Amino acid sequence: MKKGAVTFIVMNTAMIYPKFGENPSYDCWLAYRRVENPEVLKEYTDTFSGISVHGESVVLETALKELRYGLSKMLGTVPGTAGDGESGIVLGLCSEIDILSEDDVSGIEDEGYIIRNKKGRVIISGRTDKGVLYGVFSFLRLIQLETPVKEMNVAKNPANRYRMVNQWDNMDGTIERGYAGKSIFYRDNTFTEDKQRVRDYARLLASVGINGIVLNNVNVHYHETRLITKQYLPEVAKIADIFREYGITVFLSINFAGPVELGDLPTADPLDERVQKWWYDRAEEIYSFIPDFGGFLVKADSEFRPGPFTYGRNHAEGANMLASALKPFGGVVIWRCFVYNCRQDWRDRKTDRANAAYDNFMPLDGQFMDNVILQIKNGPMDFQVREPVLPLFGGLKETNQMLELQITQEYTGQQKHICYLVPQWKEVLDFDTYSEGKGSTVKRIIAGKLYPQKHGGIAGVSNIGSDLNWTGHVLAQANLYGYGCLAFDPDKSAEEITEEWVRLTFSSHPYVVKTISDILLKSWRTYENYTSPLGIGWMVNPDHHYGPNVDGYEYSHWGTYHRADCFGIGVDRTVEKGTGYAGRYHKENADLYNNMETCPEELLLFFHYVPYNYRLKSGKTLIQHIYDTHFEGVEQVEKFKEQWLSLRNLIDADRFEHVLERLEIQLRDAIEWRDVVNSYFYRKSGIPDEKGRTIY
Ligand code: GCV
Repeated sequence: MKKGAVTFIVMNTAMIYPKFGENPSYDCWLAYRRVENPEVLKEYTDTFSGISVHGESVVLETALKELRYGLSKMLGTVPGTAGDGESGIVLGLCSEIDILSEDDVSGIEDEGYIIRNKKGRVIISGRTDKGVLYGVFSFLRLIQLETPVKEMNVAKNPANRYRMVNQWDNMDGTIERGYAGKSIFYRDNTFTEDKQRVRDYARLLASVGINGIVLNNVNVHYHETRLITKQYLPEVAKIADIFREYGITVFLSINFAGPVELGDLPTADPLDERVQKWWYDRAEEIYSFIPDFGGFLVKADSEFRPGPFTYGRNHAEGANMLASALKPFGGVVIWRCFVYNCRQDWRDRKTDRANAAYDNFMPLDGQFMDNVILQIKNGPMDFQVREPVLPLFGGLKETNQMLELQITQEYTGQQKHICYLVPQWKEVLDFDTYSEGKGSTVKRIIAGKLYPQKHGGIAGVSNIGSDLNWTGHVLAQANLYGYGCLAFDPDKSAEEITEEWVRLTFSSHPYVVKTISDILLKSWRTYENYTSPLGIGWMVNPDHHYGPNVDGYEYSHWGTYHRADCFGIGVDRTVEKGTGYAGRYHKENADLYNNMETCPEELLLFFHYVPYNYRLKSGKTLIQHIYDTHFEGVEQVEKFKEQWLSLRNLIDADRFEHVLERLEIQLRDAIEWRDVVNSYFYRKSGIPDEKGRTIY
C-alpha cells in the first residue's frame, strides 16, 4: 500500500470478546474501565473521534480491533473512521504515514513503537505490524491511567528479541507444575474445542509484548512426541493461526528420541545420516503446515529424558543436528542447560548439582550453530526462592543465550501464597557478571548488548490454566504481567510495574494502589522469611514441592542438600574446601562468594557451611536469625491479611473474598513452615530462642 493510503476495517467489537468485559477476574489487566475524570474523558472523546489506518496485515487488523474495543469500553463510544488530515488517531506502519518524519521514528527498531502527539493527532506507529500492536496496547494503558493527551509521547524498543512463554502443558490436559486448573490447549490427548480461550490468552500475552510460545511441556511424552507428525500438525497449525493474529510465533518441545519412539529408526544418534534426514523431513513437513513455525525447545539428558549422551555425543552435536534440519526454513533450536545427574549419592560431598550446567556447557562455548540458543535457568539449582545467578551468564561468550525464569510458583507458594517475583527477577537481570568488567549484567548479555549474539532473549514458564481467573490466585496475574513488562523492558522498576498493574487491574484509588502494591512488593521476602533461610533452598515435601519438610530431599538422589547437623548448616561450595562452585564466577564475584565474611548474607548458606553461633552483620547469631525471620514471616502474612481486610468495599466482592480465602491458607501454611523449621533447628542445635517464644 502507498504512503498515505487509508483503509478502514470495520467490525462489531461486541461480538469479538464475549468473555472479556464480563468478569474482572477473567479480564486481568485488560479490564478497560470507563475513564473516571470527566475532563480527561472529554479531552479523550474530543481527540479520539476517529481512526485512520495505514497498512494492511492480519496483525494490523488485530491492532485496530484492540484499539476500537479498548476505546469503546473506556470512553463509552466507538470511534468512527477518520480520513487523511482529520483529527483523531493515526494508526499504522511508519512507512505509510505521511506526517511522520524520519526524526520521529529514528532509533525505532523492528518491534519497537512510537506514540506521538503531532498536528492535533495522536500517531501510533512502528516499523512492523507487531510494533504497531504493542503501540496500541501501550496507548490503551495510557488511557486507563488517564494520561493527558499532551503527555502521550512514547518511543520504545523491546530489549529482547525473543520474549517467550513456555507452556508445561501435557496433551492429557494436565500441566506440569500448573496451579491454575487444566490446560487451555489440550484435553484427553487431543486439542480443546474452545479456541476462544486460546485467543484470549494470545491477547493477554501480546498486550505485554510476548512474541513466542512453546505449546507443550519440555517433558515430551507419548502423544506429545507425535505433535510434529501429520496426526496433530493440522491442529497445531490452527493454534498457530490464532497466535499469529497477535504477532506470536509458535514453537514445540520435541523428544530427542523421536526417530526411535515413532518406530522409524533404530537410533537417534545425532551423527547418523538417517537421523539427520529424519529430522529434516520432519522440519519440512512442519513448515508445510506452519510456514512461520519458530522451532524446537529441547530438554535432553535431563531427568530421564533422552539425549545425545546415549550415543556418546555431546550437546553441541545434538543441538546442531536439529539446527541443521531447521535452518533452511528459518527455525531455531532452543536447547536447555538444565542438565545434571539426578541419580546422585547423598553421601558424596564433592559432586555438586550446582556445578552441572556450567561444567556441561562451558567447554562447548563457540561450538553451537548460529540458530541454536541455550536456554539457561536463572539459578544453578531449580527456581528456588533464592539462588545465585548461574555463572554460564558471563561465562559463555560465543553462544546465543536466553534466560529461563519460572512464572509458575512451583517452589514459591504454588499460587496459594502471594509471592510476587518481579523483585527477584530484577535482581537476576541486574546481576553483574563482570565478564567484560563492571556493567556486564545479565540483561545486557541476553539482549545481545555484550556479545554479538544472533539470537537471545528470555523465556518464562507460564502460570496460567483453565481457571476463570487464569492464574489460580488473582494476585499471581501480576507475575505474568510483570514478566512480560521485564521481557520488553528490563530497566522498568519493580515499583512502576506494580503500581501500573494494580491501577489497570483493580483501580487507581490511591489507597488501593498503595495497599496492594505494598503487599506485592514485600511478598517475596515474606515468603523467604518463613520458608528456607539464606539461600539454602528446598526443605519442601518431595515430588509436589508444597509445604515444609526440612529433610525431604536430604537423603535423596536429587543432589539438593542442606547438610545440617548439630553444629551448623549450609553447603560448602568454596574453592579450597568445598565443591568449588564459587570459583566458577569471574574474580569479583568468586572472591565475594568464596569468603564467608564477604558473601552476601542472603546467599550465605548456599555457599558456606556456617555454625549456628556465627554472628551475622546484624549482630544476631545464625540460629537466632533463623528463628526471628520465621516468626517475622508469619507476622508479615498476618499484616497482609489486615491490609487486605481494609480493602473491603474498595474493590469488587468476588476478588476481595477470593484473595482473603487464599490469605487464610497462606497464613495457616506459613505457621506450619515456621513451626516445622524452627523446631527442626532447635532440636538439631539445642540452642533456645533468645526471646523465649514457643518452639516445639
Ligand atoms: C518440566 C524441575 C521441576 C520439573 C521440571 C524440571 C525442568 O525439576 O520440578 O517438573 O520439568 O524442573 O525444568 O525441566
